[in-house]
Amino acid sequence: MAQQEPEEQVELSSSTRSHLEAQNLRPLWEVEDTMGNVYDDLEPDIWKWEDIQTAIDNIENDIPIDDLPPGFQRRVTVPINTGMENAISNTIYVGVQTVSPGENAPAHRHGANALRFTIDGHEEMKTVVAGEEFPMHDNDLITTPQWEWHDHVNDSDETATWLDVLDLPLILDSLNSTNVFENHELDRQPVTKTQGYWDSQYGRARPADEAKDSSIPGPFEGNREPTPPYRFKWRETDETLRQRADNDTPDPYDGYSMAYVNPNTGSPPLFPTMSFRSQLLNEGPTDAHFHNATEVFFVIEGEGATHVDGEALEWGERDIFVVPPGTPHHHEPDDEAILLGMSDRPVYEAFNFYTEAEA
Ligand code: GTQ
Repeated sequence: MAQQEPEEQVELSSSTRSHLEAQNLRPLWEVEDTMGNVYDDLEPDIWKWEDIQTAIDNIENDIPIDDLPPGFQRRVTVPINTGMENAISNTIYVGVQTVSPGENAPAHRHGANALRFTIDGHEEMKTVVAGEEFPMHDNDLITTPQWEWHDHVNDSDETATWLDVLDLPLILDSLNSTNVFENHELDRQPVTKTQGYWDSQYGRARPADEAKDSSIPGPFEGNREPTPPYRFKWRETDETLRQRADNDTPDPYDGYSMAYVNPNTGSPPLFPTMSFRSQLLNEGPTDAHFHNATEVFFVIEGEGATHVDGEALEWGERDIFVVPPGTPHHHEPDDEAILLGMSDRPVYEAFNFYTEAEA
């Protein structure tokens, strides 16, 4: 928050002061300077894949999933922003999860929204969401909407790796709310849907009756359309990006940029709290801009740099980096690159508080 010159000291009488203190009251001019100081400012930062991979391998060698504390058997390495303790940003959390051949990350559900972006996938690596097995192929994005059961089952003979993205810091820290959480009584939830069910319900033909329940799941209420369980197959997303690049003009700040829409509404954001894009950068540096939303990026393909407030974050495939709110930034691909862009912009928009400008 912008700090103003300290006002001339205003003296209160000692009886006024002692009454205020005894009753837990304070005058505004004494509290306003302390607002906005709960968190350290977010730093621009990058995590190189090589370092993440070493951490993943070390952890995988040290601990089988079954040895992790019951209730949260997830082998995840979490990038932590300087000045924070538990996440890459104040709103968006990313983690890199691995499941070894034959392992199973047991079923649970929670109030936080989540998605998986597959890094090393396999037809027999399945995340099971709301009764359906979703095969995880490289670069597929699979939603785990709030309060849907999910477990991750590796029936392949290779270690699988993916990016977990959740709105945990927003819920747990910024809102200081509880991540309502429940373990399933079974490690593997029953598979009750045929493969492709959820995808098939959100195409051009949709259920004509009321069979499809689109109420907000679990104990929650609100006014946003719920996000269904859904797999955005990379094959299709990539084709959409390429068609766009062959036919259209790029956005000055984001290149050829496709939003992952909420399949329920056909519009972004994918979740009420987080929005996602795939961005193809192949026409040199983008223009610089800034916005009050936080952006986190994962490098799907290519190499380059993102210049944040004069600092160059040099990235290659699979690196993860963060652009703090309010910092001028632009991307500079070496040749052609594709980024996964993640933003908390919908939170700002919900309060009519989003703003961006050319830098
Ligand atoms: O796989 O369900 O990285 O619940 C953090 C919280 C992964 C998961 C994370 C989770 C999960």
